[in-house]
Amino acid sequence: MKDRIEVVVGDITQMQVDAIVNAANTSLLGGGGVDGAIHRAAGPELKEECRKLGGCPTGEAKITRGYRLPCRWVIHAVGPVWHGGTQGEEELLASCYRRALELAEEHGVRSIAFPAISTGAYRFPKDRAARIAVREIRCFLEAHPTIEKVFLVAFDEEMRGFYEKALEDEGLLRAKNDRDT
Ligand code: AR6
Repeated sequence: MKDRIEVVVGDITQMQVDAIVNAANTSLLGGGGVDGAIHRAAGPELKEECRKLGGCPTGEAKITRGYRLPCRWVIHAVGPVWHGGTQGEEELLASCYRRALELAEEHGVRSIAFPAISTGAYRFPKDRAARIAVREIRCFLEAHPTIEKVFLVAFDEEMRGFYEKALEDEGLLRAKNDRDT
């Protein structure tokens, strides 16, 4: 399991994987942050396909092709806006990860990269989001061998630290010399 979840720092649009996950909004028509970066890199055809999907509820995900991105698929997951934790935000975020992984598996994805959904414009606390991501991904991978590799893409060192702490707490942090190579 340690080899199947890896933290990297960088831009998710550059990832050489079968699928990347987008932190979208319910319209699926694009926005700022990672959503904007994905739409810019994929080109206008992505928005055309998204337009046909008719939006997506919070906690759910929908899949499109990747167009000019190096990945074959983009899985658009809609995370919750953080309102203090009293409105089911944690469960909605967990649901995003599960639904994205289910769609990936249904499409034969073997490698997938996630951004830290909801931790930017939607203000979800980063340490909690990292713990939820690691827990849900681990749980799914244990039951589903098709997905060989999951990358947790941190956009900065702070987020990398939260992911590494969450992995360490689950006994999933790889040895430092493995991580540096
Ligand atoms: N690669 C990887 N991670 C990134 C990138 C990138 N290129 N760019 C930003 N991040 P956000 P949300 C990180 O705001 O909180 C959009 O307008 C960023 O540092 O993109 O789910 C949508 O349309 C942060 O840790 O998504 C929605 O309206 C994480 O990605 C809304 O924002 C998520 O930040 C969704 O908000």
